[in-house]
Amino acid sequence: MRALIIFALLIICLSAKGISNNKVEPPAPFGATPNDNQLRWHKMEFYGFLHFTVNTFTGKEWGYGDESTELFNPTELNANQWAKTATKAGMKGLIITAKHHDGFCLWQTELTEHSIKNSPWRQGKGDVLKELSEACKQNNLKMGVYLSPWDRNSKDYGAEEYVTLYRNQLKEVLSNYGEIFEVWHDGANGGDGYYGGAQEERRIDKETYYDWDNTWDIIRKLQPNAVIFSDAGPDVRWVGNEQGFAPETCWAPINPEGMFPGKADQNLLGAGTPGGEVWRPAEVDVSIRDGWFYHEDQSPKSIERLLDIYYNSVGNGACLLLNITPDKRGLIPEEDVQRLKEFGRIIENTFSKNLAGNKRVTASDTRGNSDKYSPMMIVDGNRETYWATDDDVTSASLTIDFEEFTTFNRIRMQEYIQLGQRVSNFSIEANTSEGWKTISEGTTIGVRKIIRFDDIKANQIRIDIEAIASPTLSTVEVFKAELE
Ligand code: FUL
Repeated sequence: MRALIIFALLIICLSAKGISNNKVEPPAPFGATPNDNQLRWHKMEFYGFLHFTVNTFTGKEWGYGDESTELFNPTELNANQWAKTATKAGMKGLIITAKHHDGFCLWQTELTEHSIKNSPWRQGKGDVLKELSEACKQNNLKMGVYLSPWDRNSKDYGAEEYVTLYRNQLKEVLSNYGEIFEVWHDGANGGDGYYGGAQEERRIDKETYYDWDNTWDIIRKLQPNAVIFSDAGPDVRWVGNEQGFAPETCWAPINPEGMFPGKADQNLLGAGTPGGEVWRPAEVDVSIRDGWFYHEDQSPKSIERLLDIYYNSVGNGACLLLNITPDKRGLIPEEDVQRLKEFGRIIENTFSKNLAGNKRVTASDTRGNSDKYSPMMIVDGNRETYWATDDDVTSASLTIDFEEFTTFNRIRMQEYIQLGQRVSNFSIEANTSEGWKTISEGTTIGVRKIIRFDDIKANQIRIDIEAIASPTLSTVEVFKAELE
């Protein structure tokens, strides 16, 4: 009997210390959660856009659709140079304008004469998608395609035949170039154009014309691992601006009612909806130059501007799609190559050493006092483990102890989004030699929040969290950026 009592006491003591209590159930998912394709996409963080077509040679941003196919004639096109530049910048993939609004197709298509087969480039035998897919493979990059639903060349645009053509174009680009990670439908759709010589204004019903569900079925069948982008989703949404930022408050979930490709409220697209019905995270698309296509009189954005864009997009939980503009040679201009390299070097250096790695972390609450959900999970270098609280706790605080005074200027945090996005407010303080000082006050964290501030020297940081359901955090990392 005595032995039994001692054993029971021992168990009680151990579980109070959280040592034996590993059978605690994980929190139930809260609201919308990401699917596997979205989770893979979230991890990419940063990839490139390539705007390249007949416009590159005419200097236009939107071709009318009557441009001669003879105009497309890059003298030194080298997809390997694109891929190498992207890799050096830290990009994980490249999405190319297979067809922009003017209708010119960059691949060997059987569906229209308005394509590279009728251009002088590689005697009409070239295929930009093929060259890009090979370069991506060689450089370990993923490839995506932009196929404009609007086609100012097609005589059938506006009629049922064009929807069939568009679907068949999708079939071609999704069947012949290996794995595609993202299919991009832009929102500009309808207006004046060449339309096979009709030269008139045509409008379509953006909600019904493409019968999107059935069109997207084609993508799901041919590229089951791809995410589909449009301003309204269905997998990834537009952030609502082309300036290169996601708002500080950025929820991946959104209530999609009334949204369809070509119609969505821009403010809602930026902010999303706390507790929203579907997981549809934001993508920030912005160009390295003013235009989407190459123009001789433009130059790349400064390194400071590009870093601002990074912190305001990736740092607010969106993915960054940074556009680069091959020139008339079919090469990324040297100035842009250097800028992108420098950018990649700074980002890599900044986030190379986590000063909080395996430091001691304590929390105001730990789920079931279990080791499995211990606050130490935020510093173990593993995104798949996480700290969690008991279900009824929605305010909590975490303290990371550096053991010695440490200088830092960046903090990166991640929620365990597999269980939904929960944090609505946070504040971070640092324990300096002059006492506690507030570093930052913010709102959402989601898949990623990066905070940038001036050097601060402290031996502890404390993070206070408010959430709309019991919070989870998978990582908190602390860095000291040296460059800039
Ligand atoms: C927009 C287009 O109209 C622009 O030309 C560009 O391609 C941009 C990324 O998407 O909808």
